[in-house]
Amino acid sequence: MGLRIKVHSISDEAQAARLLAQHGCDRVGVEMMAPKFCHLVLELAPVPLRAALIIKQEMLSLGGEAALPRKAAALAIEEAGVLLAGTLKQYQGLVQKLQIQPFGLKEIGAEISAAIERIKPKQDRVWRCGQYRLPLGRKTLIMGILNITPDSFSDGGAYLDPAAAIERGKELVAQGADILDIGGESTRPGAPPVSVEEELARLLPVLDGLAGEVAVPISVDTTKYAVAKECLARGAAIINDVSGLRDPRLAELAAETGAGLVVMHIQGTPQTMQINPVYTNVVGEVIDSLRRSCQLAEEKRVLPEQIVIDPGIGFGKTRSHNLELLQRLQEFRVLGYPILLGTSRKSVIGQVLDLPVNERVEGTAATVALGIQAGVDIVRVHDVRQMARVAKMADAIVRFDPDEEAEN
Ligand code: HH2
Repeated sequence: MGLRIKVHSISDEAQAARLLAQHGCDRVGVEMMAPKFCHLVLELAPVPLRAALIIKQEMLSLGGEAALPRKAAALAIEEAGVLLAGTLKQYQGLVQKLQIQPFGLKEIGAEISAAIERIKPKQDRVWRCGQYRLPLGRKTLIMGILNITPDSFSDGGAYLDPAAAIERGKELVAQGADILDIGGESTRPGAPPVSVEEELARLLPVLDGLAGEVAVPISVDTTKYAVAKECLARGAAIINDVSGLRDPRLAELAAETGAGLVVMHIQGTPQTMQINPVYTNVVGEVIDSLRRSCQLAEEKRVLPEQIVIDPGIGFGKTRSHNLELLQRLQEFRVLGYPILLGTSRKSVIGQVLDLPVNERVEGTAATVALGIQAGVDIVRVHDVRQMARVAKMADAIVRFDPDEEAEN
């Protein structure tokens, strides 16, 4: 072998700066060059063709690349999506150049800037949930699942007795849960709907037994306004809505109470969702749908710091849809909200491993570890003890910072 060559994988500017400093570059050089060592591919939703052509021209003049569909070159379409490739430095140049351009290009530039800002890793964010401020970015939060239902797909019937459920809730906290998610209605495909009265009859005794007794916030997994309202009044701090705000009053409630709000994606309803779910581009469509739900929440005056998004693994998705979402989870960072992942013991794991619900803990561990690598902030799991360990190990690797290590 002649020359020794190394390959570096750089995912953000801070990492690039570290590499350059280690290489012996001086401070000014590090500052100048770091944005040139980060490469980024962005896809712009269709913009008017004349705007797309100017973006292409400007990006090429900066040494970056901009791909348009063939029909755009033939001027045969009115709008075109733009696939951009470049360094952070080239994007900064592009944004600057677009500032003096017509056809809404200044605004497009501002959107590009904002998107780049949103995907930067952030360490010191908090999730506002009622009186709680949960720190994000340094440790993955564990949301422990407590289903008080006769028919949940994996623990149905186990905690219908309030005393057993309260006991289990305390056990989950002792095992490392940072949040308890209590549910009184199963969302498994085809599960029969439950009335408000029945759902509250299941939830309230358990909520009363846990609120104030455990040191972690309690989340209520419901799609019903009346249920969420009563539970928040009785000490819950988070609304976990698997319907993606089908009832916008849930957002109003979060705004009024300051509760945390999990906005999950679902195609259809639990009754219909697994009957032939269809997408042309599953990742893009789920991101767009979550963007609309979060916009709605903010219009109802929910603060961005209260909102968490969730791609809704298994909710109106086939095995392929779920695997593609899991493979491309990092793309959800473009929305700028913390990400929650709920894969625990789900059917996609059963399909891949050909194992029943009670043997899916290792499969769940794989999704948790890879989710954390992709930028997930919260994992919703049944096996809290095991997944707290998986997350701690994954955090130690993913969030490893040699500078901090040197200080310790
Ligand atoms: N999955 C389930 C229920 N609630 N909430 C969020 N935010 N994300 C999820 O992925 C999610 C969720 C389904 O799991 P489980 O609670 O175990 O089953 P069931 O709905 O049958 O009670």
